[in-house]
Amino acid sequence: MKLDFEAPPSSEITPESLYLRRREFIRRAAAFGATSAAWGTGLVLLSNQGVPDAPKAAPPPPSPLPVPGAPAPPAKTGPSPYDTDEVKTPYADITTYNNYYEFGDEKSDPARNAHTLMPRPWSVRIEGEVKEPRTVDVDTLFGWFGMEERVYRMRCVEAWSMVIPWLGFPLADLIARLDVTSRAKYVEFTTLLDPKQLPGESGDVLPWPYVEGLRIDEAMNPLTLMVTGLYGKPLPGQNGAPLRLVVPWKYGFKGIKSIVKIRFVQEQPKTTWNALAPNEYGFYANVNPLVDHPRWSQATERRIGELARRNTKQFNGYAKYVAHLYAGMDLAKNF
Ligand SMILES: Nc1nc2c(c(=O)[nH]1)N[C@H]1C(S)=C(S)[C@@H](COP(=O)(O)O)O[C@H]1N2
Ligand SMILES: [Mo]
Repeated sequence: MKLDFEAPPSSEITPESLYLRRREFIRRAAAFGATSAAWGTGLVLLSNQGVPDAPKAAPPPPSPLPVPGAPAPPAKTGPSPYDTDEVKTPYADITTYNNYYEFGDEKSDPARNAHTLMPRPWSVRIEGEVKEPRTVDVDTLFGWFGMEERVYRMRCVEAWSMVIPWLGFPLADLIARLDVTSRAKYVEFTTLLDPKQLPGESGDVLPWPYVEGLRIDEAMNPLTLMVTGLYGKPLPGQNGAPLRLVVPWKYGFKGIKSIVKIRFVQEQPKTTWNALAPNEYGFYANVNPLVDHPRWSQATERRIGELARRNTKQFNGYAKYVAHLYAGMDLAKNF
């Protein structure tokens, strides 16, 4: 089960890291006064070959949840009809192999660095097309709902996957409670902006803060979860404490972490990865084995802890719950 810390095969590319390496290359090239022709060559080389992550030593254990006074989420209520019975990815892997660029761009960085995130006190601003814009303390918000466990597959756009027992409540329940106006066509989520807690935000690897969004009907689908924990425990910092989004039929980057703002809007939000590289990361980002990323195939994936690759499923295996949301849409165009 420790395979995940070995160098992935060169076919397994981390797009975000590649992107960073490109930027790093550009910075260096600029620093050394390289010509634009030289930049071009470097870019082509990097994007054609891919750069596997260097082998890493096993990272330290996940940062213990600090949070004096943070109550553990209530116990789970029982299995949900949406649960997969596939083997769950071990807790140690879910909490040490992460993407959370505010803590660094290596998979092991978030577990090592997330101790600076203080998930209490924490409040969430709710604004836009709601009857009553308000700021809610996160524990007050949690108290509105019964937490339930959902065992979901998670498929990263980088072509690896896990099975994670999340704890949380449906976003639909929050929307129902908020008196959202009929003008709301999309929901926009924003991550905390605080370089003291999220040190990567002092750098410029992404435009901060991280922003994601959903169409309102996607947000109201019963699969869409506001997540507060995993494996029955409060969410560790590296997984997006104290509150993150999980949309299991979409690529993992839609699952924005450490949310401080939820805004109901009329126009499609400007989301981080989509704005940065629209030809590589669509707004919808529905898992689709038939639509390849420009730099690699999406037909298969590596389940963390397994050797052989698996076939990727349309909508990550959740088609019967969500395919109707996209009836009549060209999924290759609206990827
Ligand atoms: N704020 C923020 N949210 C984020 C990211 C990030 O870098 N910053 N990475 C995304 C990506 S690419 C993935 S695959 C998932 C990973 O979630 P996990 O580390 O809990 O598995 O978080 C998503 N949410
Ligand atoms: Mo991802």
